[in-house]
Amino acid sequence: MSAIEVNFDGLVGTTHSYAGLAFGNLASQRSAGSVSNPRAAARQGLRKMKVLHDLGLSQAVLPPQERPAMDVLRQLGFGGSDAAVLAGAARSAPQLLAACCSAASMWAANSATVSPSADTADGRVHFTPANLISGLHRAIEPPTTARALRAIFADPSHFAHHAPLPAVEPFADEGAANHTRLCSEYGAAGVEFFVYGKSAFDSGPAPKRYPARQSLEASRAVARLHGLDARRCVCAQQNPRLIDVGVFHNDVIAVGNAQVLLHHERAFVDCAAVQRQLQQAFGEPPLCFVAVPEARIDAAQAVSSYLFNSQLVTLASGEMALIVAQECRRSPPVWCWLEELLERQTPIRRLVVTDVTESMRNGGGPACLRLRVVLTPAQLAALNASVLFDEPLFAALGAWVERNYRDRLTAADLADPALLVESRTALDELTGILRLGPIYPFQLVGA
Ligand code: SUG
Repeated sequence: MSAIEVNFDGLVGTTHSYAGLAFGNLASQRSAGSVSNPRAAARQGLRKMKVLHDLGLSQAVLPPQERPAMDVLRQLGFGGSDAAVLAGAARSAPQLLAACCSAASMWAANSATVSPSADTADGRVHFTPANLISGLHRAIEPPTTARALRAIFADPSHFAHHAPLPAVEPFADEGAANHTRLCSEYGAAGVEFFVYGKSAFDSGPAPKRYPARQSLEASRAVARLHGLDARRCVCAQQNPRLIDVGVFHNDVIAVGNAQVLLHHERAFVDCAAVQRQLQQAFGEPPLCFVAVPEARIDAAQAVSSYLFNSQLVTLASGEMALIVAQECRRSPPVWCWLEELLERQTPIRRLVVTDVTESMRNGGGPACLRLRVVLTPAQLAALNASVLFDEPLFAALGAWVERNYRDRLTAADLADPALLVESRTALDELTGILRLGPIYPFQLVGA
């Protein structure tokens, strides 16, 4: 067996809610204040994993974060008992409480950037947790993400873990959402493609309305840390006009796998140059670029359907499947284009529709929910196997969700001390199921 791609999906946390926290993410802003259903969200996530598993793909899970983040609320000056901290935050700063309850870590594509061993100078898999400085609710993720990744990929002879980049604007890093790898086969050296929103040090175009969440300087730093060959790295700027219509990450407007890059024709500042650079870095054979014309699907339709946030995966047959959100089927222009795509001469032969509605309403589609990790058989054997998805784990996590998750959550519920107890109970059970050891602040107190 040569190297394979394993999709690590973020489990949805117990406090999944709609607080409109992500500026520039239109779905999140539109859903602000609506009632969420954490149980349905978690079930949908598990179902998507099951669909990929049943397609014969390798699937694994990443744990959610501890929420409410009591350590952060205390750091921000709320004191007393846990109930008093929650009540104080709800009374005087409900936005902070909402941020400290966000289940945004479900979007594992943002958790880290990962470079497979075939691309790195020391022949290990390299991980850099994203600093996610764009908003408080995400900026508090990296410490637990780092602990979870170290608990899963513990063997230092195979896995290298870096600290998140400095948490300042010039190094704004949102992880694999802006990172794509092209390769002839997973185990061969690939081209790592970094897409940034703006450069902190070079002048150049920048979005006017919404923030650019990835900086060129961050991408370059990650490439250096991972020991990548500069000749096999391409950095390209995302089209800032598209950021201003809601394309807050590259994975909202492009998706790649193996030799295929599917992208909107306006995805990058200079799409023709990007294609040229990628081909030059890749060498032979020719890459397959599938550019979607604006005349067929405009940027707004791409954002609302999340067409480009599909997962592009290689099946055992060698053919590729596109795992799309059901919103793609509901959009006539998008669905019509997808049906035509299957008739074309590309490796993409199959469409699989998934329901991740609860995540979509916060701006996260199928691809946001997963972190791709390419592993050799030896690396696969070296990781914590309890996170690998199979029928027994699917059943165990399904029962865990039914036991611990509410089916309705409003902003007012976030201050409920019972929710904190339920959430900690759930996470304690989960670290047992996944054999992670203590990774959460509440488990580490006094450790
Ligand atoms: O960071 N939504 C996430 C969605 C991330 C999607 N990920 C990728 N495209 N890879 C974000 O914007 C909304 C949370 C809220 O509003 O409560 C949020 O953070």
